[in-house]
Amino acid sequence: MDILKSKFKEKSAALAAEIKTLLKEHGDVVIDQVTLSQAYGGMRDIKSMIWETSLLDAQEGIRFRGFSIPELSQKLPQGKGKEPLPEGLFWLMLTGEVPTEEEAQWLSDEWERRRNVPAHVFATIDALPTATHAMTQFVVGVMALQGESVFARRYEEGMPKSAYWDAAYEDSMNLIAALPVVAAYIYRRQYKQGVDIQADNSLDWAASFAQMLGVTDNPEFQDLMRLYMTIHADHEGGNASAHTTHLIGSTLSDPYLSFAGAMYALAGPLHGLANQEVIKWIFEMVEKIGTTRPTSEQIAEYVRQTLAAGRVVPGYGHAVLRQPDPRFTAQLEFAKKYCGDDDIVQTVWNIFETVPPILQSLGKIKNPWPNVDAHSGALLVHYGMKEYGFYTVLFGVSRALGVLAALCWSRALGFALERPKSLTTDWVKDFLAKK
Ligand code: NMX
Ligand code: MLT
Repeated sequence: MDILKSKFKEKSAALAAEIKTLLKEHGDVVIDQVTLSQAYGGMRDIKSMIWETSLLDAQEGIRFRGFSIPELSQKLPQGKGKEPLPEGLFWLMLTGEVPTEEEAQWLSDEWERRRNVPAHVFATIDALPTATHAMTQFVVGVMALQGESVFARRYEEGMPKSAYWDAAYEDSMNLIAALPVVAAYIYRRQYKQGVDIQADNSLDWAASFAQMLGVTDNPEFQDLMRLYMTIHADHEGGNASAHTTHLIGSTLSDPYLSFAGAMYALAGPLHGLANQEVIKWIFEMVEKIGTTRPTSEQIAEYVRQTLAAGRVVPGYGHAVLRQPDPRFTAQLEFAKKYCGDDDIVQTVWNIFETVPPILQSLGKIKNPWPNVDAHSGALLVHYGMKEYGFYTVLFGVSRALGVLAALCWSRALGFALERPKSLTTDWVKDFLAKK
């Protein structure tokens, strides 16, 4: 058994035993109540799911196993770069322990060893028109990989419940290893005349993804990908992509199917597609105003036009956060270091100054601050990746780390089929009449 799997086995067996006792002693404790507004309003804030890998605080933002993003930059191994390695974050989410440099290096090597994408996966993607949205191509690629599922094969062969975690681990590791190859293939196919780039085995997972994309030789872009893949990985369990993974996985659909479902959710403009919408919106603004450095007044006017047209300002607002997203801040710090005078970066910062007071003045928006998507595109554009139709795939490759680590935990802890109760409005009216 490999070193990560055996650590995960030990940790998850211990927690499973602890949860058993905890539920025996406290299973009837009430942890929340649900209002009618929550039932109609997207189930905001209802405590109804266990997700071990990260926890979101409305004011502070995300913590992965208790560590904030600035803390992760200090603690996680950085390999040959200057940003935390996503390998380190995956190890942390799966075991609750910060790995050593050697352990992170082991995981880089292990993902390289597992980086296997059968030829039919490329052929399946090739059957789609090149103009097909990159997220659709990505989901099709993941589904074409599903035939490799160890979980599905072992289930068919009669795998006992006690072995689910092992098969989920195998699939998660194999899928994470394969995703950068599939994603880079789609990018090169759609935007670079199909000229494919083979992986450089001397690089870590995120850096080799950057190299396969072939956007630039600038090593800063490899560091950007390390940072990007780390900060987008997980945002507790209630967001749409994580929750979808959890729901599908709870039916014992394998990790490939569960992750593909997550990507359908991530492809929505209120969720991950917002990263493409932000840059599209900025490009349109710059085009309309006729300058690459719009003033605050020009931005404010454009924001008012967006709102008057009944559209949302992409990259702003959040269902949980009530402060600027620390993932936005981490990208801002990266930009300050490397490209603070870039036109589009300056515009993103100017939008950051201009938008919150306008959104606040509407009186209905709970969070006027930027989220993760408000900054990511500007950095990609700076390094030459202007094809915003691909941006959500980058988010998706990163999100695999969190949702698949959490899925391994769900199978190891034996979580049940998810099946909440729904109501009709007639039921609600009857209930109110009887109150
Ligand atoms: N621009 C305009 N209106 C907004 C915005 C915004 N950025 N954010 C919220 N509102 C509106 C929202 O549509 C709702 O309007 P109405 O009552 O007319 O239906 C009202 O303000 C109250 O919404 P909230 O309770 O503040 O936000 P909610 O939790 O419902 O939605 C988002 C959260 C993220 C869906 C919302 O803020 C939004 O649409 N933001 C823009 C899209 C975006 O950036 N999404 C990415 C989120 C992060 N991610 O990567 O997933
Ligand atoms: C995410 O990263 O999933 C988004 O910020 C959305 C969320 O947390 O609801």
